[in-house]
Amino acid sequence: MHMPLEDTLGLNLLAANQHQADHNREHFDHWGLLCLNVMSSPGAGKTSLLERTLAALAPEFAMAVLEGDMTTQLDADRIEAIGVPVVPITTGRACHLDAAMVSGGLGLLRQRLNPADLDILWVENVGNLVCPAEFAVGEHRKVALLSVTEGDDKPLKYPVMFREADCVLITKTDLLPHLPVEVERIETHIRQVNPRATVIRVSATDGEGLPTWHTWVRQQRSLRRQDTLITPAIR
Ligand SMILES: Nc1nc2c(ncn2[C@@H]2O[C@H](COP(=O)(O)OP(=O)(O)OP(=O)(O)O)[C@@H](O)[C@H]2O)c(=O)[nH]1
Ligand SMILES: [Mg+2]
Repeated sequence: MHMPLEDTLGLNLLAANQHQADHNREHFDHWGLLCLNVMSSPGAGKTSLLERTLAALAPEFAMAVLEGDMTTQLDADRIEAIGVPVVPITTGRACHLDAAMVSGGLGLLRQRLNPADLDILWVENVGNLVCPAEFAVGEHRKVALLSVTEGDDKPLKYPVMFREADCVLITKTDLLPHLPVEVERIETHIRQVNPRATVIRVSATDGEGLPTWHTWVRQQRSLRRQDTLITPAIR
């Protein structure tokens, strides 16, 4: 079968990434930590959510963050400010983290702490609704955020991110009274592309839904501890 050269290159790239992601996952499993990959379009509220979540869960879990950003370390500074170990990964022109970058970030993290002492490793991906979904980094679970300001059609227009997600957070619900958007339509569209995902409405501003979200995180951590977390098939 003849395949265009660019398709072959693309498949090779993804296969090489998956190989590295599997390797990262072996490390995570060896260390006994849960790795969560947090993804969304730019500004949907990943760092704001992490700030609240890290502060809330710090008494229960030892955590660290790998912070993906194209050019700055601004998000890493925000996480550092709340006292959680963080390694910035600056991707340059790349619009997503890949497994090799995360492996490099892990190397830097290991200079600061022993990953075997961690319960949860968070990865904040580069703000982008398309590319991060294509590149596994070895995570156990994918979390996708969609803010209510983005429009209820986004799960249908950018399905890969939402199809891949284990948990979808509808963020910034405090803004709903000011917007011509029906949150039920957003949920319907998410379920249309991914009936199996857990969907939670949250606001990092007024705290709506955060207890439910934190319960989901605890459940994933507890499944990991029991070693019953099912490895998702390579998709
Ligand atoms: N009203 C409201 N604003 C929020 C909420 N969460 C975040 N924001 C605001 O949305 C903007 C972007 O938030 P960030 O947390 O930086 O978003 P992000 O997804 O980390 O952004 P990138 O990393 O650049 O992709 C900021 O001005 C936040 O204050 C929320 O729940 N409600
Ligand atoms: Mg951010």
